[in-house]
Amino acid sequence: MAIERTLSIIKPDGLKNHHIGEIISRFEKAGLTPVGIRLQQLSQKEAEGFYAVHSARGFFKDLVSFMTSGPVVVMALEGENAVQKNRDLMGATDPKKADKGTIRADFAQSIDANTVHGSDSLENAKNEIAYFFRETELQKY
Ligand code: RTP
Ligand code: MG
Repeated sequence: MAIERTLSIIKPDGLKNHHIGEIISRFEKAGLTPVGIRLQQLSQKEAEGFYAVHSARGFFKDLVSFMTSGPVVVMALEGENAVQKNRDLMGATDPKKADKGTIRADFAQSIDANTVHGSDSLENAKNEIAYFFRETELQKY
């Protein structure tokens, strides 16, 4: 299977509830290696730009407000089938519907505070990684 990169964000609730380590540990155990990583407070503009695809949706304001409510961890993850593997580890958007053992089922409180973001396609992954990282901030090991 192809080696891919995908963007992961640990959302503000994941930091406030002290789940950074457990979440990254799940990624590493599944063969998803962080090749870029940074703790960052998103500005309103950065959050709006990142979620621009959802700008017409009713939940957009709440989404931007939640994503700027505290710092996040942005990561580029590398591994086999990384985009789909990350989505599988995350679980469904609504934690009430997420499969047992997924990050959202285990750590998320609500559809807003749902702990992680993950790119939903290889093309979006490339754009989302470029949104947060310069090429020189991504390492190989
Ligand atoms: P994400 O982009 O954060 O990884 O989540 P996702 O692909 O599972 O879900 P998406 O449809 O892209 O929605 C982005 C985020 O918006 C919030 N949302 N709220 N109230 C609602 O109906 C609703 N729908 C989506 C969620 O926080 C979701 O993660
Ligand atoms: Mg999405």
